[in-house]
Amino acid sequence: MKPISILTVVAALAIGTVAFLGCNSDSTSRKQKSAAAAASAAQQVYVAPGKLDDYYAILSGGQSGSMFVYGIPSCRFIKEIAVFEPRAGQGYANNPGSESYKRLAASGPMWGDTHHPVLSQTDGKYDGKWLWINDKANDRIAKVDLRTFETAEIKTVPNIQGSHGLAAYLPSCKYVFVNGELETDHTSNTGDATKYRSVIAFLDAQTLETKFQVSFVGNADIASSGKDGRYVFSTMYNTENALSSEGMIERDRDAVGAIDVPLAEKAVAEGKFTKINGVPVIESEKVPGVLTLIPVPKNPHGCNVTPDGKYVLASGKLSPTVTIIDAHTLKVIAEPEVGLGPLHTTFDNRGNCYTSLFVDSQIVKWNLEKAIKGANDYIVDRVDVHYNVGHTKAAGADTSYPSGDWLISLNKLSKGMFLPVGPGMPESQELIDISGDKMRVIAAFPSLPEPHDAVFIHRKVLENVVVQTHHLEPTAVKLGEEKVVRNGSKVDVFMTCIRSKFVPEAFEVHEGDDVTIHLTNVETVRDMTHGVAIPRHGINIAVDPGQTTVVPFKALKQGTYWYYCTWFCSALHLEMRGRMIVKPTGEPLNENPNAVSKAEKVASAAGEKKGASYE
Ligand code: RUQ
Ligand code: CUA
Ligand code: CA
Repeated sequence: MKPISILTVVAALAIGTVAFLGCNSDSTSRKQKSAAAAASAAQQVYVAPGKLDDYYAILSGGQSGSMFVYGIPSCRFIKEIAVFEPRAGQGYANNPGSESYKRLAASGPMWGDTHHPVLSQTDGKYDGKWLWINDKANDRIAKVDLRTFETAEIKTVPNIQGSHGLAAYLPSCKYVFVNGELETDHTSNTGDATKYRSVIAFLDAQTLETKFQVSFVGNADIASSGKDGRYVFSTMYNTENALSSEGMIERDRDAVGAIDVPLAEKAVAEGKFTKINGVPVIESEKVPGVLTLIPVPKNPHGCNVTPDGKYVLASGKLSPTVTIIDAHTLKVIAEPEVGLGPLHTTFDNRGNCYTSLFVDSQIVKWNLEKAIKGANDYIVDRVDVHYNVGHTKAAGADTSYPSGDWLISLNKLSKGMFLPVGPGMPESQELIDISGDKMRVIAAFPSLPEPHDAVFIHRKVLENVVVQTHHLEPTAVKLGEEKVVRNGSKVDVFMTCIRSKFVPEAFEVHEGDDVTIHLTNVETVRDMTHGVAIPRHGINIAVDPGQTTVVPFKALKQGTYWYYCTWFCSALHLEMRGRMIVKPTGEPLNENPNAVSKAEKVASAAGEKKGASYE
């Protein structure tokens, strides 16, 4: 037997040592830890099929002109709420002449730029009633009914350009108010820059009529309401009233504007306003105290009132600070540094703030009381996000009772986060668990462009709110009462649909007739949507259970046009169709065109072959 050389032993030991070290090395344990972390993160977002998420997260759709509903924590996409842009899939504003089309078209363009979703509150909590959203590009505000998650109202705001920051006036939610970010000469529209002003508009939260406005020199960006019915706040980055981007960063300090709402109401009652385009406009210079400017570092962006209503925070954007302002005395009380590019701040239920850092691509968690006291350990944690976060929002952070469990980071760029689909990439959101001391990024999910802001509402709040079927309107067509009513060239077709039949299944009109279909979906179960497409006529309707849709159009040239159901609803979905028979002007119309028996059809066909006419 060959003696084992001492060298071999040493080598073996060395290898063994290396191998031994290898399985206990930092990198291995780090890998194991990260695998364990991934597994636990996966568990946190896993919501089994058939199980419901805890939260609805409602994201504004930016250039999509809509809002997106996601389930949290699963990050599953649930619905797009169509608002400022037609959506054929929802039968929303896609048929000229329909109610939703008329309302949208009457308010402006058929697209929008939605930024800030706002939920209604009662007693400092979400009440599950209304959801408001702004269209920054076309100066419109819309209201969504949370019973149906459908747009219920859209109004244009006069005297404003760039209707940006939107918030509800708390605690009553009597008004929603919207900030005019872009300055104009709204009195005489001369283009004379020396006359430029901006307005903050107060709208009746229900009708969306503009009740009054406060005008001032400068601009207003993001909005937030105090909680006691006195002040509302807005960040103002162009107190310079400049016309160029260089000019807008000239001053070292800009402002947070505080509007004293009761004082503004009093000024309106006392006639201290000028009526412009039908709206009482209070010039801030003429009513002392109505608008207080609180100096903050230059060009602030986010404006957020703490859940207890004590402070308003202005995020520095160009300054690495957040300015903490006493929401009652309007005094600046601290200006902690948080990182580069602070844009928006949100809250948990343990006294912590979470600020998005656009330049640092981070969410920074910091303690409010410690920052106010000047303690040097006020920064609690930082987490990287991917990439360049704009807004961030924690569950319930706009209410008096944040829940402190989830936070969403609305990132502006997704870079390599998802499968590449060309030069443009989807928007990216990240879900962050904020329930512990350390934040944990749990999941990332893409969306259409481009969510700016989000609100979360707990499933329990909406449990008994969201309806199963639409409330039948007085104009609904009832089963058995379907009919065709003619008045000269005007034809109203009162139609019902239910699995798997339209009634009537055929009707006749003349070329050029003004036809209006009143279609009621008489289903009584949730989710049984039917649709009607009419070939060549540009009509596509979707009607949810209980809903009535009215669609006017002009009948084209003579022929048979099969209207058919566009939503797969039953085994007889394909058979769910009917005929609009268009006849030349003057030809007699059959009031019951489907009452033709098979024998008659055969006889007719045979007659035609022999060249005989069929009476
Ligand atoms: S604004 S980040 Cu409307 Cu903050 Cu977009
Ligand atoms: Cu009704 Cu398909
Ligand atoms: Ca400025």
